[in-house]
Amino acid sequence: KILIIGAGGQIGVELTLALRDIYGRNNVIATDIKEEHPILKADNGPFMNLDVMDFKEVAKVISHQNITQVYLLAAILSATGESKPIWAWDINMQSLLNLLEICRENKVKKFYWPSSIAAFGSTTPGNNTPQHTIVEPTTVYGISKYAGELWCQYYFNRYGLDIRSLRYPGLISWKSAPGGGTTDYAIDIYIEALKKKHFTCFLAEDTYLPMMYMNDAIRATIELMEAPADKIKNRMAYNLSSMSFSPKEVAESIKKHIPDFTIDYAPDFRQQIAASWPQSIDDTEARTDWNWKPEFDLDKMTVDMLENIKIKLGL
Ligand code: VAH
Repeated sequence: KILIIGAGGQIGVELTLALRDIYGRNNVIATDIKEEHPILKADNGPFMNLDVMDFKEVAKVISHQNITQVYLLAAILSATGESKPIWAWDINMQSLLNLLEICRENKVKKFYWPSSIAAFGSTTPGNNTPQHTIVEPTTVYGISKYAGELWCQYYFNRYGLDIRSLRYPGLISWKSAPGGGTTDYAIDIYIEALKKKHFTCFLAEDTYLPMMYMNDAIRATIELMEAPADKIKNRMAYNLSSMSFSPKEVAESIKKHIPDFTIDYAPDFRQQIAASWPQSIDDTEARTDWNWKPEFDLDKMTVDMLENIKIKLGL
């Protein structure tokens, strides 16, 4: 059985549905600290409230439900993390350490934990950032992601726990709302374009960031987890890439469908976070080791986002 922790989040909702399609609804237990997300409620699969910080409770669930795979998606993202650093560090790290120990003790077969391009900092070469390079994160979120990657590698080397991880770019989706990310402007822009034909962006117009449509991110996660263990050469986190774009370019892509859409820019504290991240990522190792290949570019994503948000908003 598979356990999803943080199943109500931006990635969690979609990963839960995708895994249920593959493994069967009743074999994928969704858990979250909040009440069940409406999309999961509608899916009618197994759900439990679970606080990832409650070591005893998590251990009980994993042993009693004979869990063989765990996806730990609970985390405090970059922008929110900067508002309460020690709280964010504590949640991001203690949740991971709890799960590493519990998975080790219960001989869980596979463990997934997401990292992020936020692990990189302003001293990292920003163009086509290589898999192995200078990594000096300057946000709490980024520090916790890089530290977490090192812990994952330690549990693989020391205990043989089959841990896999990806450095996701900014993820764009419409099903489940994001929570406190610096890249989330790229979700809001589509919603505002449909609702008001105008958007005020909290990043400057030429802020290039590595981005990915959620469909690609979910497929990458599953393809990574299903690859034979001997193909996984990297037991920290794989660089993962599909495209890079700026707010200006998203606006241009939207204008192809909503010609009178207008945008203005009011950069806030999140500009400094975005400026510390790479502009583009080299994911050659993911392509070589487990045949990664993205499918969505900006214009294809724009069509899918506008279409689905229109339906969701009943427009
Ligand atoms: C964030 N969406 O903005 C996340 C992601 C690369 C960005 O890690 O914090």
